[in-house]
Amino acid sequence: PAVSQTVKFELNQLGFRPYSFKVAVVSSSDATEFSLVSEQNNQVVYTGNLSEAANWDVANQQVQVADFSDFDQQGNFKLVVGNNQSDEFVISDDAYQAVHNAALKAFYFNRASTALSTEFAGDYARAAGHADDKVKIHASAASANRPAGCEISAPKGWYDAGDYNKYIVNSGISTYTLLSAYRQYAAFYQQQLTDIPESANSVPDIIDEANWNLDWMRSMQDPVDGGVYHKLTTLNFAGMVMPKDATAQRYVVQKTVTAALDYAATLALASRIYTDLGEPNSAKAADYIQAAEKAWQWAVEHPQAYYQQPEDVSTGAYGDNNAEDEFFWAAAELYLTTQKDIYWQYVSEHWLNASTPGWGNVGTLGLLSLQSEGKSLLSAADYQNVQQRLTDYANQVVSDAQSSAYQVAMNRTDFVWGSNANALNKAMVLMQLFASNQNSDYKKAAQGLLDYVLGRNPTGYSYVTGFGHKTPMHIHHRPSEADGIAEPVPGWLAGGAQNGQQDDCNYPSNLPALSYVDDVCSYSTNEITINWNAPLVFVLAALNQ
Ligand code: 9MR
Repeated sequence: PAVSQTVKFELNQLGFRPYSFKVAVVSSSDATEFSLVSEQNNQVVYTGNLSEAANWDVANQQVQVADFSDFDQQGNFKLVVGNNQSDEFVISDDAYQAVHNAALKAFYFNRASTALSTEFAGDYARAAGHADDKVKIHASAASANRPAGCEISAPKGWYDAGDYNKYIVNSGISTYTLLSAYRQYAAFYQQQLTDIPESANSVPDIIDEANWNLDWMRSMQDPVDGGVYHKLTTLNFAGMVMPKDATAQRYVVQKTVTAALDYAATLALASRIYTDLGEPNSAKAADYIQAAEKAWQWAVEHPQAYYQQPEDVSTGAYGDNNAEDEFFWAAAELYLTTQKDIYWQYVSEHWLNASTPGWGNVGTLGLLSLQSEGKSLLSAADYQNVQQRLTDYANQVVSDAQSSAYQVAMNRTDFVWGSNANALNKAMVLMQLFASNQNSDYKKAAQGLLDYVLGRNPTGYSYVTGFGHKTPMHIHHRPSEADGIAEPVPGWLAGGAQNGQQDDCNYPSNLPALSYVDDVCSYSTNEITINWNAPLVFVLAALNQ
């Protein structure tokens, strides 16, 4: 039947793999059917019925859903409703290969203390910045052995985001997520080459990349008392310049309980992975677990050492006055590495419910590690307990997806700074559980969340730079802004829609899922960060399986 109105199509702009769930959203309310046409010969290859129209409150949009999951041929296609056609999209085994590699490569582009050569960075080659070999101890971090103003060396690591500072709290979850992507999908990562300087060695690239940041994290611990500095930063944010031109003095600031525990958890996991990788990594594995236990001990002795931004510092805070989840995560990781009773005792007396992971909410990372590696170590009842907590959460995500007009598990409360990472962290939990229970509802909801960030959303953006028909061009990212190249550095996920509007930009809407602007001024919706890209890498690896 003829559909007179003009309809928009919103779908994953990178397409689908042949046997995946395939859903598109159509901005219509009274259409009845859709078809799929082949780009090659314009033949109709599939027809289906659209769902009943429903309204998505976070965008106040009336939409219908086209589900063509059971169409599994490869090729290039368009969706058709009435006289309207979607952009072309692909159904291919390789649909997510390039974007996966770019999302991982993005970490390389944000490496501190190194030049990026044309060989590995192409047009985005740049001079080195931030040697970080003469970093001052800030007054807030002074100790007898390291008084204020004395210098330490803490090079390498990744720039956190669009700014050039390095923050332990955010590095913890980001590095964990890459390491856990390797843990879950090791066979896949044996085959991925992302063309980084270490690609020729025998270690998978994702481990080499994580190692760049682990080397830095390791240098952020006071070797005498075991405390960990919260961040390495300039006093104020740099201007929109290239790394080499951002030369203000850098400081390590304050030892905090959250930094110590995120450090302990991440190094404990890294220790297990380096043990498994065998020689020549065993010295590193031993060093990491010793450093992790020392940081835990400091945290136990300073349980209320929360971050308080000093008066002369104005860069990112990553402040968090609740360390229960950090204690749980660190205890779980330390137990899995050492099997010491003290850590298990802590876990068993402080169970947490699963929730969407984020930099300030890391307890679920501990549950995920126990689920992944604890089967032979935990009693059947304890293991079941872990599984149940994660499953209860995952079932809620599935039900949220099923009741949303977009069939996307994004609730009003998910539209906060970095909303796109909420989508992907949910999908990460779903996909880890899917590996053990093969529940296709989990896979469908995870695919929907990936689709959301790659185009099935009310803004119509595929939020990953360089990937999709309509992608961010003006991310809040200093190198992308300052390098004189029109296209931003590729493979970065923008933070995404949310209506806090904590900057001075103009937004097209105040509705949570529409409050996004592709403008460099919008650090609250259009910045990029390592902790948002990491679950993108994980989920793309999971859905490449
Ligand atoms: O991702 C952080 C977000 O959850 C907070 O609401 C926001 C404001 O405190 O800060 C975000 O983190 C920023 C960090 O402080 C500095 N580097 C850029 C990060 C992303 O905007």
